Amino acid sequence: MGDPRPSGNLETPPFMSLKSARAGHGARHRRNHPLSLKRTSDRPAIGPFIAGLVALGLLGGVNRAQQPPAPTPGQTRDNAKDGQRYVWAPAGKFTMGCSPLDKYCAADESPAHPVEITRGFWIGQTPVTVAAWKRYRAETGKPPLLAADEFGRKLNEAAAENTQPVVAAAWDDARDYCSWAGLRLPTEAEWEYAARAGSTASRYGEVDDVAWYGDNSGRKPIDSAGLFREDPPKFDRRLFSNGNGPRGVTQKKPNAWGLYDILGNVWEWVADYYSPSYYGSSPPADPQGPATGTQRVLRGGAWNTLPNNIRVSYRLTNPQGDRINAFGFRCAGDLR
Ligand SMILES: [Ca+2]
Repeated sequence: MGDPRPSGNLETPPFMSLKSARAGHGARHRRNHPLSLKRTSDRPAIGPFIAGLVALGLLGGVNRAQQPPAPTPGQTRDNAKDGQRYVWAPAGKFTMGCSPLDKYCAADESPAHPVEITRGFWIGQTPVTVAAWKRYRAETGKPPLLAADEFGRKLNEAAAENTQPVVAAAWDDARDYCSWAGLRLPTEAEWEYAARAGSTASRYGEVDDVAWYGDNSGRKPIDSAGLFREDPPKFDRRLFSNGNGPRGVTQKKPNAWGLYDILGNVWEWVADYYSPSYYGSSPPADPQGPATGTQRVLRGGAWNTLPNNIRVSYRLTNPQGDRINAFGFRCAGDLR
């Protein structure tokens, strides 16, 4: 697969913002501590003062003990279920879509628009690996993913490389795995928010430092864009001849929150259906993608992607049943 642009969301978790959770605690405290706010003669300031502290959560010792502090951005936690490591992405705001001064954006990356993620979430530090998929299969009895592509390139368990990301997972395969792991696929907005990790640039570092892609994922460095221009039908075979393919995770530099291989290595399915015009009508908080569609979104670029498409805002779309040698995923959600 070169970069043909051959794509949508079912995830609608109930949202309760941290802000409203805190407000709820304050209200309960006030009911439990019937301080008179009317007493103004002898100790005029004390009642309102204490009520204010309670409202601010400063006297909420009991509640604080019940509710551990939120993880810090980039904090990691291992998921005992799938053996994968997850990274904390805090609630926050960012600009989604075409990055400032990025001359390579396609029409569907615009308009860039403000998005708020109202709940922090855990997201895979890496794409799901062969090792994790083996554990999934051992527990569920699911069939193995493809062992080879049409060129004979060994994939998945046949690649004998446990640290490689799985490939040729269809969208349903990815959804089912994440569900088994106690998680879900990230929304497209969550994915881009976590990929940026606070950066407004089209990449979180120099492309060769952060990503496996067409030029660098084989035995020898190549000019993948040049090869593609020269003879598009031969492109995939030429990459195969050069040994290009998925690579073990965590060898390239991570982004600011410690996410590896989010650009490059494998495309990552996200929850959303695809619509080229969605950014024009996307809601400002926790967008979930179009309600219906025929194709899903993939993000981040892969080992066979041309350099100009290795960008955090780039959107690929494919039918959700496609099992392609560069398509993987990572999970996100609440991790207990
Ligand atoms: Ca990736």
